[in-house]
Amino acid sequence: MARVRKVRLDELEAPLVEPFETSFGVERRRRFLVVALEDDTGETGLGECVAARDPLYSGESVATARWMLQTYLIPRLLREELPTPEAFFAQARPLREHLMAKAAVEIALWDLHARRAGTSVARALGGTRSRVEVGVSVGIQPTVPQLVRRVGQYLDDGYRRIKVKVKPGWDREPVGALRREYPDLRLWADANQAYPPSAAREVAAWATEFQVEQLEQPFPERALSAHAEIARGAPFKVCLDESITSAEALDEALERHALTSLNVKPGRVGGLATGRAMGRRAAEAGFPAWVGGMLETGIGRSFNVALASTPPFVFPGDLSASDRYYREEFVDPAFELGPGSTLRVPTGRGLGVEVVERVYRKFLRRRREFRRSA
Ligand code: OSB
Ligand code: MG
Repeated sequence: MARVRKVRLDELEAPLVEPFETSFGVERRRRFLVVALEDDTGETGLGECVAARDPLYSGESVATARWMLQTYLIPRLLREELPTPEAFFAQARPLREHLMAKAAVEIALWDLHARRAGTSVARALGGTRSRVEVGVSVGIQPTVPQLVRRVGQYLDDGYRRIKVKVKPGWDREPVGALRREYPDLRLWADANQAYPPSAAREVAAWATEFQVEQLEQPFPERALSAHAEIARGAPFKVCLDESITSAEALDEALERHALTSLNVKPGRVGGLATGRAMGRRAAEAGFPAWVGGMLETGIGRSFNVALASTPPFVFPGDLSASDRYYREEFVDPAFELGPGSTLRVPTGRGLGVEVVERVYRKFLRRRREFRRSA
């Protein structure tokens, strides 16, 4: 009978290459948890938790994820037989919410099971692509010319799709400037819920005028009717991110016509199995799904890239090269931008890349170990 014999809960903090500003705040350093499992054969599995230091993007934080993991999720893993990722998620269902904490374990279980089977997570998920198309998510910049310059650099790097963060007061001007400077740019805008539904007309006006291909989460997470209204007849896609917290939430949003595109972040929705199911539902409904990101290190990103290699994910993901996020990458090989604005899908066992111990140790702040009692 296979079991998890040891769980390590690490807390790390690493500076971002540049500050990442959104409608909800600025992140200069990223503080995050990593769950490391070890089974009774010594095989391991890693999962990066996407909860941020502060509960600004979602209600979860490093502290709530730590509490959930140490109090409920890790003790259960150490008591029972090794679950599949799906079984783990189903068993954890009575414990409400805390999807980021659950996802960290679910993802580590994908890694562990793929390693045990001698295969990659991409293959285990049913991935069919060897490279995935990607773009960059560009934070709010101090000035419009700085944004235009920053985007120009990313285009020079080879990125072919740019998502800009917008908010009231930082929208028509920066988006218009980008469109004038780069007439053919594939341009997306993400508001992270910053607009009241009453701003719909104004938001639709600049998104239309400047040929924004996709507008992400303009309104608050519960405002499905506002999203449905702006989507009706719009020349741009309306993408939901924060609103979609489960496969059931996605079904309801689809029924209410609240989206025409879907951002799937496995680390936010409870894991890769849920993320894959959501991608399939979006595809069945005839809408593009794509894999988002939460500024993960190469550890978390390798799983995101694996998910993006499966068929439903047809739009380019928020999955940039390592050097867009951290000066020193946590994995080897680092993710590099390749031809056609793509990243290579790792093919090695499990997550498919090696953790760089030196970098990992350098940014490690705290470690706790939990063992199965004999
Ligand atoms: O809304 O997509 C978002 C990062 C942190 C929190 C929320 C979001 C983002 C991003 C970054 O847009 C995407 C990436 O990791 O490149
Ligand atoms: Mg978003």
